[in-house]
Amino acid sequence: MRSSDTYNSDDTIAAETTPPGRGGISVIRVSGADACRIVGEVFDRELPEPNCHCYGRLMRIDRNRDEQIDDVVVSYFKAPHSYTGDDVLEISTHGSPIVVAEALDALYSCGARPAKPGEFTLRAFLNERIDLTQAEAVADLINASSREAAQLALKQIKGGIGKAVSTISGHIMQLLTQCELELDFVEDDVELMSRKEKVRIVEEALEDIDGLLSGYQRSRRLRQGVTAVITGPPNVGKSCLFNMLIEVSRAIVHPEPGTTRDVLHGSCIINGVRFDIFDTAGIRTTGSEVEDEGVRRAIETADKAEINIHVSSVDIDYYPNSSSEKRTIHVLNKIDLGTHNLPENYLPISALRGDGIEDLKNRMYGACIDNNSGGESSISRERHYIAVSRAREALNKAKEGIKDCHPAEIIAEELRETVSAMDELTGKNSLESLLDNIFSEFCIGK
Ligand SMILES: Nc1nc2c(ncn2[C@@H]2O[C@H](COP(=O)(O)OP(=O)(O)O)[C@@H](O)[C@H]2O)c(=O)[nH]1
Ligand SMILES: [Mg+2]
Repeated sequence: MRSSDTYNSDDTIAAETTPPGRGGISVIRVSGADACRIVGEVFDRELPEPNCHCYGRLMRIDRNRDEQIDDVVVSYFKAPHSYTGDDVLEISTHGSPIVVAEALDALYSCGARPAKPGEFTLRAFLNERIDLTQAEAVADLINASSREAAQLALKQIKGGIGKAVSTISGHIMQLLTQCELELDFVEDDVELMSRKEKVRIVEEALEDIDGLLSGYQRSRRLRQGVTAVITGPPNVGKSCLFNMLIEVSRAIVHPEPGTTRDVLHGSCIINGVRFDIFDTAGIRTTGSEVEDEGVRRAIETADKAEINIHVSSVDIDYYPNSSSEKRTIHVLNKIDLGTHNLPENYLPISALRGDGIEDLKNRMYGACIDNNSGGESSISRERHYIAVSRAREALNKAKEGIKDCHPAEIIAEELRETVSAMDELTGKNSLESLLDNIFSEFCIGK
C-alpha cells in the first residue's frame, strides 16, 4: 500500500515507547518478523513464552558479551495478538536516556531499524488490527487535554465508528447486489426487489448516517476544545474576567482604558471540556495606531470564536441589546458596585470578587455542548465529516433515483459512491497521502 522506501512493513522496527527522559522505567518496543531473533541476541536468557515476561541482562553484542547494558524485563506478545499484529517484544529498562540509547544501538546493530513517528500504530492498521478511525483515536487519547476528550477517544478506540460503518455499508452492498442482478436481466426488465423495499433500506441507512453526523459538533468540541472570546468596551473588566476564568493572573488589569492590545490566550476546563479563552482590546475608536490594530485583532478573533462573552459593566452608560443568539453571552460586570437595573438576559458578575463566575461557566458549557446529541459512535474530525457527508449525498441521489425509476446502473453508481465514501472513513483503500497525514500526528514510539 505504501511505497517501500517510506515505510517498509517487512522491516523489524524499534523505538523507545515511553517519553524520552529520566524516570522509573523506560520501555523499548520492537516489532516485526525478526523481533525474537534480534532481542534474543542482546538478552542473556531464553525469551519468555508468549504473553509472559522474563527478567535478565541486556548485553552489548558488538564488543564482548560480558558487557552489560542494564538489568531488564522482556515481555513477549506473539503475532497476531499484539498491538501491531507483528511479533512484539517490549524491553523495560531503568529510565535512563543513556541506557535507552545503548539498548537501541544494540538492537539496530542486530538488524532492527528506528521506527518512524506513529509507525507501530500504522502497522496495527496495515495488519488490520484496527481501522483508521481507531488509529486516529489513539493519537487523540495521547493528545487529549481534558477528561471528556480522553473519554471520547477511548470510545472511538473501541471501534464504534467502524461498526456503524460496516452496518451501513452492509445494507448498501445488499442493495447494490440487487441492482447488479437486475442489470444482468436488463433485457427481461425484471425487478427482484420492490422499489418500496429498496427505498426502505436506503432510508434506514440514511438515518444511521444522520446519527453519525448529528454528534459531530459535540465530539469535535470535546476533542479540540471550544474557543471563547471576551469582548466589550474598554475598562469594563474583560482582562479581570479573563484572569478569573483561567485562574492565572496573566492579563494586566488597570483602570486606564486601552491597557490590553494584543490578543491573549489561556485555557480552562469546564465540566471536563477544555475552553480556549481569548482576551482582547476594548472596542473603541482611538487615535492610536497600536490600539486600532488591537481592536482590529479583537474583531477578527471574535469572528472566529465559537462563543462571544460580551462584557458591559455597571459604571458605563450603554448596554447593547442582548440577542437571543446562543453564541453570545452578555455579562454585566462590577455588580459589587451595586446594580440599579439589570438589562434583560444579562448575567450579573463581579470579575473582581468572583460572583457569578460559576453561572457564566455553566452558560458557556450549555451554549456549545449539547449532551442530547450524538450516540455511542459519533464522528469527531473534519475528515470524518467530509466522508460521511459525501456518503449521505450519494445515498440521497440513489434514493431519488429509485423513486423516479432511474436505470439500475445509475443507482448502482451512487450506491458504489456511498460505500466508497464510507470506506474512506475507516481506511479501506486509503491513499498514501491520507495515511501520511494521519500518522504524522503521532510521536515516535507509538
Ligand atoms: N469594582 C470592580 N472593579 C472591577 C471589576 N472588574 C474589573 N474591575 C476594575 O476595572 C478596571 C479595568 O479592568 P480591566 O480588567 O483592565 O478592564 P478591561 O479594559 O475591560 O480589560 C480595573 O481597575 C479593575 O480593577 C469588578 O468586578 N468590580
Ligand atoms: Mg484588558
